[in-house]
Amino acid sequence: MDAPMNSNSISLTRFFLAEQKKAPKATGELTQLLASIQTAVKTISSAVRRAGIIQLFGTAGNTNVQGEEVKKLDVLANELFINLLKSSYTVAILISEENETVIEVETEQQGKYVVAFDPLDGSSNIDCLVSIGSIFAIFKKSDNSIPKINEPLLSGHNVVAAGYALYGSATMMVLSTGNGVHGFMLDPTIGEFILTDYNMKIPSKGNIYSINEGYTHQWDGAILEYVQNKKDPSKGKPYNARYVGSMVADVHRTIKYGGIFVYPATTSSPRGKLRLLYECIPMAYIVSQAGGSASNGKIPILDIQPSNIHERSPIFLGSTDDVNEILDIIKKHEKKG
Ligand code: P6P
Repeated sequence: MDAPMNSNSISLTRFFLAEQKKAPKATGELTQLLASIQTAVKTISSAVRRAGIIQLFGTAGNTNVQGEEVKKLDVLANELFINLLKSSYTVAILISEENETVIEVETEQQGKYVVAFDPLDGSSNIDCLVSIGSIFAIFKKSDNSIPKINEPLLSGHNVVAAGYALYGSATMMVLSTGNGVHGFMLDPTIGEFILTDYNMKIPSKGNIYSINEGYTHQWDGAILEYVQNKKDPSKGKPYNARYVGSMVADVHRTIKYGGIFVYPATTSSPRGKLRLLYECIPMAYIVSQAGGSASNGKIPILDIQPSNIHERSPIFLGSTDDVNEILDIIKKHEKKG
């Protein structure tokens, strides 16, 4: 039986309009920007769910700046984010996983924000219907001035909002504007994101570890020791292993259930694989807002000063007790030298 129609459900737009009203100096631009991102996500969600039917599976026949095969849905998702962000009149600079260089918005359309985004993350999972996602971080200069393309990249300390969309068994947006993390489910019958998870908090410790064990032979000693400990009954109740290979799905599960998500440096990827600006920083901001931790193994992800737009970083993210446990092992191995 269908749930009764709610005459007072809180949509994403309504929620962040109320948040805006709490901020005396708010101009409404961030609300406007989030509304544009929401429209991009709704369209991507529709395309993802119809991809097999409208021949959007398969490749677009080219490779992106990462040297990865670009899928048709990647191209559509990237164009949607770019067009909707530009037409929001709130953004000056766009940084996309799919574009080699920074995109500068035309002067007459510029606003004070910088948006870094991965329009469709986990695209190797598209054709087999495993969950994929979109990730974004919204940065602002501390003096509210319009950012210029030749200025130093902004860091996690300049993030004013971040979020992800998960195209899974349902489509969900999880985001924060600095006052906690909130989850909104897409109700396809009305085309609106409805508040379902107010003030999400990650457990302080979990019992799930998430890492690609196919790279075991490429890990350093600290990672090897940590993962072995998680499986060793003599070290305590063994953890469950869960790894989707789609960052949004793995991070969302980590926030909901607790535990740790790790993409460490490997011999083939000495800086790690995940990109700092549009994967690690937004996820670190969200998890930190939910009461968790995110580190590169040495310092908090949000403290890192990016040096180039596609810079990669190792990431240890999740329940604070679990992250601290692996950081302690890393420190121990560093002392051993
Ligand atoms: P691996 C997807 O390609 C992605 O960028 C992230 O979504 C995911 O966490 C990671 O790469 C998976 O990488 O090397 O384990 O396949």
